[in-house]
Amino acid sequence: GKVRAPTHIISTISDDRGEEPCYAGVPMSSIIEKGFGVGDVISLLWFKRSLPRYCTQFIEICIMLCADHGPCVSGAHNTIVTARAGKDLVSSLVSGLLTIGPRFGGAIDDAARYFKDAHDRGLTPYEFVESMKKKGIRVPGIGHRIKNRDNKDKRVELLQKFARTHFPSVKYMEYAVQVETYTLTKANNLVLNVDGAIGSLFLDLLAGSGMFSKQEIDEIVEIGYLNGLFVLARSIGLIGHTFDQKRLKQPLYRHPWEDVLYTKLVLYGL
Ligand code: Q5B
Repeated sequence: GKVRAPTHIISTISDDRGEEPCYAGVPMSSIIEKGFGVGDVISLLWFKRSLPRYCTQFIEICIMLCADHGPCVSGAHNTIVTARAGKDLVSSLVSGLLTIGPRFGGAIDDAARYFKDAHDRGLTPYEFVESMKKKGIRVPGIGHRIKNRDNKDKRVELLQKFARTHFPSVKYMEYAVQVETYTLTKANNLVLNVDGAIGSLFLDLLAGSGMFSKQEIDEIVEIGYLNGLFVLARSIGLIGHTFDQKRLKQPLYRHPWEDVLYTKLVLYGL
């Protein structure tokens, strides 16, 4: 009989061997004929299924709202400095992407993990926030450098409005809002930020759409798919910042001396 050589790679999301490439079994021509958008392509390639329209629309809204947040944020700053050092598009892009992490843009997965755990265990916002404080962990998805109680993040409001209108349930988001109500009693800038809004609302999407089993939801949260939304979205802005600097023919960046606090290193005993 036939002997099958063992394969070195297993792949389950796409196939380019036939007449046309398929994403999760859906041929490219169907994707175009059905008028699918980026949200549908993400559904197929990340979640391996076609999600209802309100879910793909939500994904697209996340991408649009997180595409850029000005030149002063960590990612854009790195990209601008790198582009001005004469580096190419990919180098400038990845230099910005590398700043995405627990403080900047990459708190979505941890926000989903902690909000889910606290909500499902029935912790009150007080119990949750205080237990995090005892562990010395900042609540992911809470806090912002320039947003505060009187200057709320419009992106968060837009995401919440969409979900309240279209999602069957927003229990995790409501829990995150209760957490925000409590953290705002501690400091004015401890608002629910864009990472926390996306993290909690994606939990609502996963739990309320009926498209995922409990086991699948746990796996998605454990692996951490959701920072991918910010990485993908912000790449759009970082590419824009690279082109902007090149177009403006900006010179090499050097940080001004007067903006550095130079202190003497004291070597005791010498
Ligand atoms: N404190 C975001 O901090 C920031 C606390 C907290 C408990 C918290 C901080 C934080 C969690 C991570 C997170 C996503 C670093 C943010 C984003 C995308 C963006 C960015 C943009 C875009 C800001 C002052 C006091 C200290 C802290 C306490 C602060 N956060 N306590 N839980 N979560 N959040 N990141 O203002 O007693 O004085 O020691 O890590 O969700 O990245 O636009 O810029 O689109 O690009 O620098 O929107 O909140 O405050 O570090 O001086 O702390 O507040 O323990 O207390 P800040 P700090 P104490 S969205």
